Amino acid sequence: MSQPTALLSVYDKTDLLEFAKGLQAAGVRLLGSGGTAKKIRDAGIPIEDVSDITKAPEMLGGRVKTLHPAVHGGILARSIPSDEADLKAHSIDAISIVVCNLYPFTSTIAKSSCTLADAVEEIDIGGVTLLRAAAKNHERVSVISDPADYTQFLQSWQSGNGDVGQALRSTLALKAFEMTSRYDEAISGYFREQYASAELPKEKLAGPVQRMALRYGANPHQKPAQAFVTEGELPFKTLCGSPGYINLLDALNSYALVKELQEALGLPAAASFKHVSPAGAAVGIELDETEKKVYGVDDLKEPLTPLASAYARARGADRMSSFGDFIGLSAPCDLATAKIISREVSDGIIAPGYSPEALEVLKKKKGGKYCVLQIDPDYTPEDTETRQVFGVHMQQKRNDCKIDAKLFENVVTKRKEIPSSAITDLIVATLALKYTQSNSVAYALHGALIGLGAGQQSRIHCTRLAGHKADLWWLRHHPRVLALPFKKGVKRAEKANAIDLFVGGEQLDGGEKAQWEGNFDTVPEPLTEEEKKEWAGKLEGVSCSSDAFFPFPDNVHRARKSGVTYLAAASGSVMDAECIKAADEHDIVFAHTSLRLFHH
Ligand code: 93A
Repeated sequence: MSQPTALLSVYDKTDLLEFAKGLQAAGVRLLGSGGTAKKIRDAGIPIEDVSDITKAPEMLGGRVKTLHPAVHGGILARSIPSDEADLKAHSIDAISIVVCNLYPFTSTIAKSSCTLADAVEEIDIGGVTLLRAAAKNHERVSVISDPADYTQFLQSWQSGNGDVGQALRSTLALKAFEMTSRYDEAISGYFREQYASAELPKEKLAGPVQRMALRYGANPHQKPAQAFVTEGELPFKTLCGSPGYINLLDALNSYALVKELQEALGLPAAASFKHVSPAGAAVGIELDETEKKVYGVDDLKEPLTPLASAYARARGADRMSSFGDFIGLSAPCDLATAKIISREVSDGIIAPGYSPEALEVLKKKKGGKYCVLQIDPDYTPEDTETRQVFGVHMQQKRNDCKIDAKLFENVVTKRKEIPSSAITDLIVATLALKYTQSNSVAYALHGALIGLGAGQQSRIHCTRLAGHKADLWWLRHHPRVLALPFKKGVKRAEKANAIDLFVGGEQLDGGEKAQWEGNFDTVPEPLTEEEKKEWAGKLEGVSCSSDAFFPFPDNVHRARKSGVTYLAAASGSVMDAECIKAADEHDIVFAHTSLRLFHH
């Protein structure tokens, strides 16, 4: 057998001499690129220069050192007769060990003084080629890309008499592939920032906008932050303001929800998001006069379009939670919808388009800083989602399940009939859960969410929270609430707050009490327990959906207290039979789905 050859070309020369000495002692012939060979030779260890076998000097100031058929032929040749014949014909020796680590691109670009030219010069070409070639041919070649692996490799080489075994070669190849992949990611990330960022002036933009720098991440101290795609361009444009990290989480989740709502129900849809869960979501079903009052749009001069009705419902379901919302619309924003938005405290909006008049209205919000995003309605996200938690990458198939009437066909209770209006409500509630932080339970009526319990660890807590919100929503329809004698000039948000305290029945003292009373011409008497009870009894026909099965029948009993007649949840609980019994007891129609909808 001929003498094995190792090619060494390393930027980081940690432990290099000990390793070279060990290889040489084990009978390995050493070849090295310029600086690597010099260091080894200077230590008295025999080594040849790569240029001795390529018969070509390093050139272009070091840009071409090892890029040569004599090197890559020697690495890539398989142990098959035709490859061996090729090597022989060209007088090339096979290389069986490649030791290489790369120019420090990441630490170079991290320096504040780094220029584009500095970064370009630090892109290793020959080293990546050595690593990829050796890793590709790992059936025969060992590739060592990390000084931490020198000792183990030498031991294996010695104990295996020059054969480290396929398992080690495979592990080393994977490590080299991961290294070149991370290296390439760092390079493309740097150039994305240089050539494809939304914040660059147009004349400097080299291609589609792939990246957007964000002011900060989830919190102000989490800097830097960015949003990007690695292919094509970002699916949205910023027409006004600049979105933050949480804005984008809300925007992308809310648009996904309204797009699906419109597809499922054939009506324009709107969502009002806060903290990456919907505070409201609805389709464009016309509002009656009472609803217009409850949702605070009775005084709007602009006639309500279906899209405006959808947003009025979404915004009005839980006005306290919607304060400072991010809005998602399934259809281009029209003037009526923009007029409603213009009166509310809101952080931003995403929609597939804007009428010129609507855009003009929205651009005036927040002193010109209102965040207006336009999304490409034809955009389809990738099938695989990847995220990182505590440094660990996690990947899953996107939740692309379709939610439509078929989902509610398996009715397991005595009462079977679900009218089409309730099917609409079940679809609204269930689709909202698909985009709500789990656990979650949602109540819906008239094509709108009326109560949502999000992010609770216990399901009954979700059901109670959502039910409590639905109860408050319903109390806001009480004639005494609609007739509250507000003073002239009380702002919308203050009214919402005052109504919330009134229907919630919170005991107020001192300054808070005085402030609350100051909203009214005459201070209203609180709603009595009897009044509340009597009013609650009038709420009927509500739909309720759960993002996973009900573990106990208490959920069903609680749902009934908020007027639920139609219920949907996955089956699979050991208590399924008890839950169905509870539904039968209340004459509820219960549809068992086979779909769990956790979202995080
Ligand atoms: O400029 S390069 O991309 N061109 C090459 O042909 C080449 N071959 C090896 N850089 C190249 N290398 C890199 O040089 C290696 O990845 C290693 O980081 C470095 C070792 O250079 P030296 O042996 O001169 O210290």
